[in-house]
Amino acid sequence: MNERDLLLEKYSSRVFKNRKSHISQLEMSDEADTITANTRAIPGIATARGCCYAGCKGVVVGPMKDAVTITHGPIGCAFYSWGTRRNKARTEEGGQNFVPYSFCTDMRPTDIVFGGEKKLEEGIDEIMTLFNPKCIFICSTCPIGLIGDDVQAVARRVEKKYGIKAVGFSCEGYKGVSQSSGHHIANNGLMRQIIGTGDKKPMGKYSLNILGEYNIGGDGWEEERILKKIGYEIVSVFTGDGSYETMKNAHLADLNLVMCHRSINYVAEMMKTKYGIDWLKVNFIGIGSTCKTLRMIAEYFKDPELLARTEEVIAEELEAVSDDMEYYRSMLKGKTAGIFTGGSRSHHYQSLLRDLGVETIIAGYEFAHRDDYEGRDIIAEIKPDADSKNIEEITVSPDEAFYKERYSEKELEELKEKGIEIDTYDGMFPDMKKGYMVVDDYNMFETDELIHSMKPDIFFSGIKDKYSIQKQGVVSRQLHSYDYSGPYAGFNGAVIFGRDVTMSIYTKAWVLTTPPWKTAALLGGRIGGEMN
Ligand code: CFM
Ligand code: HCA
Repeated sequence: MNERDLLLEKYSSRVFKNRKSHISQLEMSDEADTITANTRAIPGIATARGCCYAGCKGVVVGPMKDAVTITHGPIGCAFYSWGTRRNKARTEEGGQNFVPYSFCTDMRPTDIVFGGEKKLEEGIDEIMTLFNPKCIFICSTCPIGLIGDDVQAVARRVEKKYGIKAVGFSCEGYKGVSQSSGHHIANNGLMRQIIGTGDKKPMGKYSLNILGEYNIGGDGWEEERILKKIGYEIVSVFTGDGSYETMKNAHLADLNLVMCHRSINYVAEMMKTKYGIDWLKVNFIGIGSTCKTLRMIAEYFKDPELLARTEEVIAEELEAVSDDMEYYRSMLKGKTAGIFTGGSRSHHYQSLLRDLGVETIIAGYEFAHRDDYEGRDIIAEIKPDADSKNIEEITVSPDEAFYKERYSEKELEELKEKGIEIDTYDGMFPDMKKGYMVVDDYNMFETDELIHSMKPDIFFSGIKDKYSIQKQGVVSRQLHSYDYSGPYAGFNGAVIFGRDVTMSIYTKAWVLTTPPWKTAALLGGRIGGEMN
C-alpha cells in the first residue's frame, strides 16, 4: 500500500470521500495528477487554516506602514493579529510607521445591539487627532457583517471630513473558506482605491514593483538590496515595508514581479489589463532560483548592458556565499523534508532546500487554489462554488491615460519561449517527483501519519503544529515566522537558512524524547465519527 492509501485508510468512509481528492501522491496512477483545493474544511477536523480577516488585515493591508489599519470588531481579533506575522517595516525619515500599533473599536455587547458605526467614527476622530495619518484602512471582523455596519460608507464620510484616503474592507472572518478570500478582498480594495492615484514617475531606466513580498524577517530588504545593486528602481512593494504613498504610483512601473502568487495574483492580473504591465513569477528563495529570477528580469528588458551587469552581480554574490553554502550542503546532503505552510512557501522553499541537497518529499498548502499546485492553465477548469462566488470579482478595462502595451503578443510569446515566465505560473507539482506527497488543507492527524510513514528528517511548518511535530521526535522549523530568524531570501538569506537548518537537524533533543503516546495508546477509533 502506498503512503497515501495508508493515510486515508484511517478515515471513516465519509471523511475518506472528502479527503482523498485533497491528497495526491504524484505520478502513482495512469491519470494526470490533480487536486481539490479552496473548498470548505470538514467540520470537526481542526485544520491549520485562518480566516478572511487574517488574509485581508493580517496579510495584505496590515503591513502598509503609513496607513492606520483599524480592526472594527472585538478586541481579541486586534490583539491576536498584532505583530505576530513579523512583517518588518522601517520608519523613513520624517515618515510615519504604524506597523507596531494595534487599532481597534473594541466592540462590546451594547455596540453589537445598537450598531458600531458611531464608535468607529469616533475612533477614527481620535486617530486623526493623535496620529494624523494620510490613509486609513477599516477591516471588519465577524460580528460587523452580522449587524450590518457599513464600513464603506464610514470610509467615504471620513474621506470627506478629513480629506484623506480611507478604505473599508468587508473582510469578516467567516467569508470564504480561509485566509484566501481576505487576500482577494484586499486586492480589490487596493486596486479600486489606491493603485493609479499618484503621479510620481520613476526616475530610473528600469523600474519594478515587487508584489506578494511581505518582508517577513527582512526578506524584502535582501531582495531590494540585490535589485538595487543591479540598478533597478523599486517603485512599490506589496506590501512588506510598503506604503500608501508608493503604492499610489505603482501603475507607473515597467514590470511587476510576483513573489507570492496566491495572495496577490488578482492585482497582477488587473494591472496587466488596466495598465499593460506584465508580471513575472519570481522566486528569491534559494540561490538557484534567485539567479534564475535575476536573469529572467534582465532578459525581459532585452538590454545587453543590463544582462552583463546582472551576471556581474550574480558572480559577486555567489563568490561571497559559496563557501558557506558548500559547508551547509555537506552537512545536509541526502536529508529529506516536509513543508506545510499557507499558500506559497511550500513551493518556494523547495528550491532553497534543493540548493542544500535536501529533497522535499511532503508538501502542502493551507489555502492555496488549484493553480498554485497545477499551474494557471487549470484556472479555466475550476468551477466556482457558493463560497467562491461570495467573493467579488472585479473587472477592469484599459486605462485611457495610463495603459501602455510593453510588448506585442508575438514578442511576449518569443520571450516565453526563451523561458521567461511572463504572466504565468506553473505551480508546485512540476517541481516535485514521483511518489512525493502533496496535501491540500492539511491537518494535524495527516501530519502525524506522514511523519510515521515517510520519515522526513525535518518538518517545516507554523506555530500551530511545530510542537506536536517535535513531540513526534522530528525537528520542526517555522517557515512563517522563521522562528524569529531570517532573512531567508536572496543570497545572504540562503546562508542564514542553511545555518538554521543545520543547527536544527544536528540538535538531537527531539529524537531523545519519549512522549506518553509512544508507550501507550491514548485514543482509539476512527477519525470522522462513524465506527465502520
Ligand atoms: Fe503568500 Fe505569505 Fe504564504 Fe500568504 Fe500566510 Fe505568510 Fe504563509 Mo503565513 S502571503 S501565501 S497568507 S507567502 S502569512 S507571508 S507565511 S501562511 S505561505
Ligand atoms: C495567518 C498568519 C500566519 C500564521 C503563522 C503560523 C503567519 O495565517 O493568519 O501559523 O505559524 O505567517 O503569521 O500564517
